[in-house]
Amino acid sequence: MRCIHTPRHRLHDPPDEVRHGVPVPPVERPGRVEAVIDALGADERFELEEPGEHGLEPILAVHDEGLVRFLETAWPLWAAERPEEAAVADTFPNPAMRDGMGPGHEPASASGLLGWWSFDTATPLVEGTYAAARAAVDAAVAATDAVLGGEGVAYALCRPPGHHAARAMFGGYCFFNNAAIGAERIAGETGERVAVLDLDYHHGNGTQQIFYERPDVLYVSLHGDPARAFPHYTGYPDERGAGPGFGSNLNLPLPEGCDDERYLRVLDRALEEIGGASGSILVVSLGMDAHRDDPLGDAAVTTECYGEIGRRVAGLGRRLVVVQEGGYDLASLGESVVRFLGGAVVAG
Ligand code: Q9C
Ligand code: ZN
Repeated sequence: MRCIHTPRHRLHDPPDEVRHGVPVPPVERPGRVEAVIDALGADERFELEEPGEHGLEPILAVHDEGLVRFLETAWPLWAAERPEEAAVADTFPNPAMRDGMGPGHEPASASGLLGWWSFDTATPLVEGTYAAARAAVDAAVAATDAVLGGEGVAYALCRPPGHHAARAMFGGYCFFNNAAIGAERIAGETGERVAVLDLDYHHGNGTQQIFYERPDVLYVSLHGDPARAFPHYTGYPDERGAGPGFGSNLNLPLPEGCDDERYLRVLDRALEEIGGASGSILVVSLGMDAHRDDPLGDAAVTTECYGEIGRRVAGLGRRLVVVQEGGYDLASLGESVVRFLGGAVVAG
């Protein structure tokens, strides 16, 4: 199986993330990729390769050009004032601030711009962030093109992850939405419907938002119930899509402590929905943070279960573009990925 990765992810290595106003060691860190590469490299079923450069076009197909421009130029603007610190917002335009007053204006200052384009304080921007985020997109595009070219399964080891990045907003450790960029490319190239199955523990608010009004992209997500879990404001089951996209969005919240048996039951529901829609390619947003040992999630999925999850997903009989999202327990992360991909390749 072709596994696309790039060392450029290391350019994004912030010193900390800010949680409830307190700097804490970053959870989303370079060692995550090293752990996955170590596990894949020890197994001859997987071929590691680096992506080519795919430029801005695939990014601009799903993201606002203002967001792209901001991420490209933010570091020098910020560093002119605070070169020793990572760039993090401390003020956000809560919609209630301008209630009844229209959208206002994009600010000119680094502080104002950070809040304008982001939604949390866990996603610091450093000098190399933009280059790393671009490289993660290149990996997603390369895996997508491998599958469009006839491969049954390809894996993009993206870092930074992507599914919290909306059309015009970054956050949740995500800058560009790698999976959405892949799905958009598949829809454009094939003219078929394409589904995105999001297995990350957190709701993929970005992917949902990008395709919310689109009938040609089905988004199905299993995630911690937003009643208790980040990103808090999206992921409820009554979010079914809008306009022509109504019915092309399905949220399946998980209970606290969700074990293998329960998880697989919910997965079967997700697969039933995807199987009922046309299309020959599925994008999987593969986060391992539903694992029992993950420091962020409160689910209890085992490493072994990721093999069964991979088998069931591949049982749909579709070609798969697998895009890495979260997963923060370095002891289990690599093996969980290997189990999933191993299951997917056997059944596929
Ligand atoms: N109290 C991904 O897994 N902060 N992003 C959570 C919990 C941000 C997760 C704070 C979590 C982002 C791709
Ligand atoms: Zn996550």
